[in-house]
Amino acid sequence: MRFDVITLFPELFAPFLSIGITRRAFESGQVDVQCTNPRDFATGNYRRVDDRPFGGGPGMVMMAQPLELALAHIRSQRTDHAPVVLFSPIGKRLDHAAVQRWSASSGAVLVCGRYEGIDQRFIDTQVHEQISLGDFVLSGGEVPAIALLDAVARLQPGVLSDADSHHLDSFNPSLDGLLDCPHYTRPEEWAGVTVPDVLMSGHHGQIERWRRDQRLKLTAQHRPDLLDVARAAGLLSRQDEAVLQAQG
Ligand code: 9WO
Repeated sequence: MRFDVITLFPELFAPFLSIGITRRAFESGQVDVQCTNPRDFATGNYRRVDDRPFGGGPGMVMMAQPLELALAHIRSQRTDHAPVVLFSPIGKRLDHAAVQRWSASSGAVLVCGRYEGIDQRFIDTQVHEQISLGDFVLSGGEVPAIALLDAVARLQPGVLSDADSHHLDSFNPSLDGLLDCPHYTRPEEWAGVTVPDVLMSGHHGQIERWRRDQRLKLTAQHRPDLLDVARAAGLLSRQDEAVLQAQG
């Protein structure tokens, strides 16, 4: 798949593409990421990509024309009709199901805004979809773009270890069903706190039940909305319900 990124700061992307478990996916081109800088398509001595907002007010607005030329350049390199995505709090919240869809797609053109925003005419005529990471404002769309690329890359075949690859299964409730259980590693006692006995017991059946109980309790406590979804999807057993009942 190929993701084109329209950004005034392409140098932000290289470090993320060259580290960690996702590096191989990016470096092999399994997830091909190409950055295009609208400044390269700006005209005039000053190569301006922003201007003052009509109607007045603070800050600057990204001009439509350099963005449109950057997009046309990308379209000339792609043979598909890849959707154009803008990262903005207006958009639909990104979740695991959407990441799974993107990870099985042929890619997209990711537009990263800067300044106060983008000329609305570019959004109205060129953007197919807006994606939000949450109800907060950043200084640019680059961090959300990197978040999406990271989430998509780790779902590519061969990126996760065998032990973790159940995350690839869209029916596995590991993320969209319940929250993850707590993890512990050496030493057995740290800062006066010991690891739960069951994890040291070697009883794999008991360990699995304890982890399931922890996930149920954590989800009930922190994300009761996810618990309702899991229940409606038929992902909770009678034993799960009994554990939740006992907990109150
Ligand atoms: C900012 C904004 C704030 C309130 C309502 C709508 C909004 N749209 C944008 C916007 O598109 N801003 C551009 C991208 C330019 C300024 C920096 N940008 C941005 C994207 N800030 N915050 C985001 C963002 C993207 C996804 N999820 C959370 C925040």
